[in-house]
Amino acid sequence: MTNAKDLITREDHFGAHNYHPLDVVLTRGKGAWVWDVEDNKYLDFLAAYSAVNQGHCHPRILEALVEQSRRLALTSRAFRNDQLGTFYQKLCELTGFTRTLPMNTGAEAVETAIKAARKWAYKVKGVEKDRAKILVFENNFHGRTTTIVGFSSEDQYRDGFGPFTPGFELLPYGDAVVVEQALIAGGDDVAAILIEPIQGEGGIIVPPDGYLTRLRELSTEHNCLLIMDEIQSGLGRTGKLFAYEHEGIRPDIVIIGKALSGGFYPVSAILADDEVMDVFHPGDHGSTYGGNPTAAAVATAALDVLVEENLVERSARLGEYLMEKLRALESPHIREIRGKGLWVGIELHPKAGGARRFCEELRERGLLCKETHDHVIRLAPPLVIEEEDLDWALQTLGQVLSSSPVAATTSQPVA
Ligand code: IF1
Repeated sequence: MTNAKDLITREDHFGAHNYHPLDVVLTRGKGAWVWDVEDNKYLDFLAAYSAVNQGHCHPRILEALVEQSRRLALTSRAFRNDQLGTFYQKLCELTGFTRTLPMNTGAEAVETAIKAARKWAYKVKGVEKDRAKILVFENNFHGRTTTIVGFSSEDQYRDGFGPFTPGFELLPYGDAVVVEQALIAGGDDVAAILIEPIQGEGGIIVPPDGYLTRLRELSTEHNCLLIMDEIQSGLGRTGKLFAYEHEGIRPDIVIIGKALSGGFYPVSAILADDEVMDVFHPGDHGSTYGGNPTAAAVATAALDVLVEENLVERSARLGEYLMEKLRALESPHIREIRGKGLWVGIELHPKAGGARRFCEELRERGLLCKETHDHVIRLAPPLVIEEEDLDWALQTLGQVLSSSPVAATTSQPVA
């Protein structure tokens, strides 16, 4: 059997170096746990950036994947298939929107939302051709296409990839007055506001109470669309089906992905009502794999698991417990703890030396976390995590955060 070192060497030799992963070589996953090639066990506190809310290798979603792809995997949208309508109906009835448009990756769904907003601006709002503007926010993360990184505030995501798509205005996140000023200044040309209800990669940034409500009011007042990117925050992660529900608002377009397929297959979509979705006519937009029968069957099963295992309620309940225990930690390193549901960012003081080294220490102890933006440890376990495992994670976090990182005691949890 090839060992971790050999596999890492092979990966680094033949692959582009567009990531700097922790050197843990995973080979098996079940529920909230994963195992590496040396049979070390880890509690997964990243959940593939919230794509594995239902837990690794959920048997019910696996069965849907195997059963469907054994029968009919892909037809292209030149023909219909017997899975798509059922998936559409389940998704629309669960979310309360009248229509959906399926894609594959999150970035493709974000691009679809941008195209929908622009076309709505020209065909419905009456914006002059090629003048549509979309308001976006500093520290956003909406994917890696050239158009999307063009409105990123992160230099590294943009460096070397220009020229970029025009028509985006970058504003500070969390300040509704600035948004109102931008709408007044460019009101007739503004097609939409595109925002994450909580910024994930930005460091689990929760906006001030009432901010999203104000954006909803301003969008209505200035006749532009409010688009929520719920690719990471959605499908139970924050203790609601969607994070925007914490403020009781209803966006015009919702973008989903990741946990929509429970980590088995790239499935994303946008949700909207007829006034927006009807801007698309046959041939306007599409994708080879978008809405394929395997994607539809897998996503249908993933939504069934989310609902039937009460994962949204579980995220709310366990998230409250997690936040309460984290806030009780005594640690010289913690500057702020923020989040909602089972989605938490622990911001460290700059003098703590960076979140990466704490993540390395946590990995040594069997807890897999991922830092974001240097000083934040992101916590996002699968929503199926058992209470006793959450307690073990809290104990481990307490050990690592209560002192400066010391030589690891490989105290792997009892199997
Ligand atoms: C990577 C980050 C997270 C997303 C939101 C759209 C997308 C994402 C809110 C695009 C994707 C992924 C991308 C992945 C790592 C991860 C990530 F670190 F990159 F920023 F989660 F925070 N909107 N996020 O979070 O969806 O096209 O990837 O399916 O690029 O390494 P995608």
